[in-house]
Amino acid sequence: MADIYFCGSIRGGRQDAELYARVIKMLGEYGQVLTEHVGHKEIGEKGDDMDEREIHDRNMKWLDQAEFVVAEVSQPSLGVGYEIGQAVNMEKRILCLFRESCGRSLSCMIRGLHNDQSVVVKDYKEADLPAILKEFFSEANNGVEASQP
Ligand code: 6K6
Repeated sequence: MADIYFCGSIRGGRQDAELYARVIKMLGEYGQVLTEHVGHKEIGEKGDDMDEREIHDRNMKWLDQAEFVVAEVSQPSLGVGYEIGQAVNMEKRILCLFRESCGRSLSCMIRGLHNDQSVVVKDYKEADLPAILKEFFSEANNGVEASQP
């Protein structure tokens, strides 16, 4: 089963935490989500029993381990932007999801990553998510098959 790293705002603001939980649940069809806690409503702005360096280092290890990165980018977050940048450097397959109804404009530094191959940036409505995920993960699998001799 593939490892999936899900990114969503924590200290950037928790307004979308319930949405993250629903996305994480859908991702469960495609692999194991390493960062399930991002969707936990009770995660507050205070840290847990790990200090910030431990959280950073554990997350970077998970990011390295993951085959896929799915980021909900509607709520601006420094941590999510950093994770996406690191994932690009690690040459992960990345899906960035931007909710059309959120009333913001997505940073050019995220939207400009879209290449329709390794990085897909999608404007979406929640009802579209099952189809978007299905397409992203089936193209990813086709890519793996196509690269084999
Ligand atoms: C526990 C309770 C509240 O905060 C914590 C511990 N903090 C974090 N735990 C796990 N992942 C974190 C934490 N803070 C940031 N991240 C990572 O950065 C997650 O993978 C998110 O995708 C992203 C959120 O960054 P910010 O800048 O919005 O916090």
